[in-house]
Amino acid sequence: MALEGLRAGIFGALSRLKGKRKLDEAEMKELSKSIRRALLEADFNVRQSKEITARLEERMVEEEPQSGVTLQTHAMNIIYTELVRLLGPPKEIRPHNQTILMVGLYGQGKTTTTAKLAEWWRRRHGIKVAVIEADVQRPGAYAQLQQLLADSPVEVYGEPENTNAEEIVRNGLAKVGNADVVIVDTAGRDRLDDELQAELERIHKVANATERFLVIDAQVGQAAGPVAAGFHELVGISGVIVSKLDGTARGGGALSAVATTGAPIVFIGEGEKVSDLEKFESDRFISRLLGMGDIRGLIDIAPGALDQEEAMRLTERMMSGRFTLNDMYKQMEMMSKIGTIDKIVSHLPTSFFGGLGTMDRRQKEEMQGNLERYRVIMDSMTEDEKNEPHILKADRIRRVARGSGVKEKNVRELLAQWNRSRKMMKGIKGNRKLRRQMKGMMGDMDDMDMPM
Ligand SMILES: Nc1nc2c(ncn2[C@@H]2O[C@H](COP(=O)(O)OP(=O)(O)O)[C@@H](O)[C@H]2O)c(=O)[nH]1
Ligand SMILES: [Mg+2]
Repeated sequence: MALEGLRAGIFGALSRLKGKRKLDEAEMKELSKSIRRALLEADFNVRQSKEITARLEERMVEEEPQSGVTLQTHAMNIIYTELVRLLGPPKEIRPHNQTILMVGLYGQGKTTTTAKLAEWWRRRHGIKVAVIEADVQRPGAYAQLQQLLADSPVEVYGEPENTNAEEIVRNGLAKVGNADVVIVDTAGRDRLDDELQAELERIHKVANATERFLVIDAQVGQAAGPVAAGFHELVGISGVIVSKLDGTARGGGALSAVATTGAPIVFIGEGEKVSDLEKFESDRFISRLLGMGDIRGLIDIAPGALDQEEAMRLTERMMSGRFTLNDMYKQMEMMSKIGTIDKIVSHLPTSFFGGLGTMDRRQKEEMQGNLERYRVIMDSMTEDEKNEPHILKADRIRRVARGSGVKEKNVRELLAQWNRSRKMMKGIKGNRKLRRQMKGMMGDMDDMDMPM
């Protein structure tokens, strides 16, 4: 995920609070300094970094940690809320009846993001989406967009021979404008010069877009601020998409600079593939960055493949503290439906499932192999055994092993894994802060069985 360096820096700074109940003045200054250094290294601007650490110092003194909450966690919570506040509240995007104008400088990722956004929309809302290629500067733009969407039912409109962008947009809207969402890709230049301004103004008039999204490469860092301001003056930017966050450790620059302009960040791009686009929500983004996990993000990943209700039910059960082998089984089923656990691990709390979030690729592959074997083993168990795995003693373990064609050792491994997961769930239940966070993330689950 993006901003690994910032995560490491913050963790490093906070690790020095371990076991402490209070900080003296010198220790507080030291903490503040190292957090500030981590922010600056991720390219957050100097003023914002100072503000955040000043607030941290203030709040560490003013706010008592709740009973049972360590000083380390307390500090983490403060940093979390300050970063979320800095990046601002999420923007709601209407799912239907939209014409989106994509603007930005040359090479920032407009065309790629146009394809990503079209696919995101189609999948997320199951609606008809069309794109119009109105970049008349780059000769291959239409072919590029077509290729990006080759495996997608999204309709791609373009006129590679025509050099009049405005006309292409007009024709395109007449042809594919009946789609629920139409996305218009435009040309970019090295800078926002007169020619580009004039062309965008004309396209803007014809398109009469409901949203104007600016695409900015995270590499530009702090310069994202002035760029956003310039485009805003021209077409009234309604949202910013920060692309290529995967390619820089200094993504804090673009994110924070955009935040200062008041334009909401609406999506982030984290790769070259069409699926590498994520709706930006600062609380989710920061909680993932700080390893607090994100249950809702997990549920959102594969709306098609995943039974949402089932996922919600499972989460409720996990939080209620009951965790049977059946629950673990369902969890695995869900994971295997998603296909790869690679994508979901970054959405889980760091401590989830025995530290799944910190596994390397080899370990992940191993885990995937385990999942399959576990499933076979559990198919040889009775319902009672799955509900109360404690009753599985030597003779039953032998029977299950024989029934599923594995070694007894494998059955014991499964039980050990369940035991670890169960303890983890208990840990979550006993951790008030984490529960509160989870409840916050699952805000709309009012009827959740979770006495607070
Ligand atoms: N790593 C990475 N590369 C990206 C991302 N978005 C776009 N790119 C690449 O950036 C380059 C320029 O993208 P393009 O969409 O053609 O930019 P445009 O000139 O603004 O239309 C291409 O090589 C893309 O594959 C991203 O989120 N991550
Ligand atoms: Mg382009």
